[in-house]
Amino acid sequence: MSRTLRVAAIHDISAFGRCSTTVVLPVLSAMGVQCCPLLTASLSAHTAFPASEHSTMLDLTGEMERIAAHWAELGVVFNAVYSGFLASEAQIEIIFRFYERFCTPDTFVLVDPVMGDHGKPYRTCTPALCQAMGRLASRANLITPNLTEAALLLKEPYASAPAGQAQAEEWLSRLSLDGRRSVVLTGLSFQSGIVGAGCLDAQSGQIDFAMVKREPAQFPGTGDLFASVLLGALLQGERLPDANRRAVNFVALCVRHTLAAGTPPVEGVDFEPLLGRLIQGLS
Ligand code: PXL
Repeated sequence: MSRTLRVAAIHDISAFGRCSTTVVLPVLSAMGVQCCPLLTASLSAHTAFPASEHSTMLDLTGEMERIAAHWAELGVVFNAVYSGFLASEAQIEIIFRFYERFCTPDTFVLVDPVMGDHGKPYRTCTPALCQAMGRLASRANLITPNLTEAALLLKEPYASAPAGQAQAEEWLSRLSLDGRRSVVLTGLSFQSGIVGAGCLDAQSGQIDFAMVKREPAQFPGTGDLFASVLLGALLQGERLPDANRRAVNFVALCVRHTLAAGTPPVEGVDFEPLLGRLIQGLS
């Protein structure tokens, strides 16, 4: 008999643009994992679209505690708690209380420290929120920063981000807090035309890289797609280097498909037609 795998997914919902919950939920479902969204905010569209007089962001901080209290009353048990985009510093304390309530030593804590990209924090991510995100990440079993977020966590300038394997290994090991947590560092490139992610597995202490051909475009939401496939694979029992390779390959597949489809990059990757690959484990 198969057992239920269940994740509490603490992300915003951006109704248009394919990121956070509109990516996390279908990916985890396709991978056989029940996803329970604990929404941090509701946005009309993600923040890569320019802010306008009509763009909306409803902060859901007040709802989070109430929802968690109901889940506690229902006795809900989670295999993993996976957080991403947060709308306010206050949400960090709520997530710490969520861990106290729901985490046992077997609960896997993934913190994707969603703070920025391309060397800049997102417009919603204040310095205080970045600071608090670092505290939250210190509680994680696994973090999945991109280079911008890694620089923020390490308090290093983005310009000093690793351009070679030795330096990437050094950042991975610093980000692991002396091997106390696993790390997957995304957006690494050691030679032109090649991009991928490096991982440090806290259990084995081993470092591994998964690299693919770089495609000539950038898409919002690929970090969420990456981390969701990674978590789904880990919950299916894959080891971190294999899960990392699977996530890198699936994102690359979606990027190639989207470029061929020619949809506007700001709308994110056209992953929906490829979800079947995750179901069959073919990615
Ligand atoms: O993909 C990360 C993300 C999540 N949520 C919102 C975002 C972004 C990135 O732009 O804007 C609202």
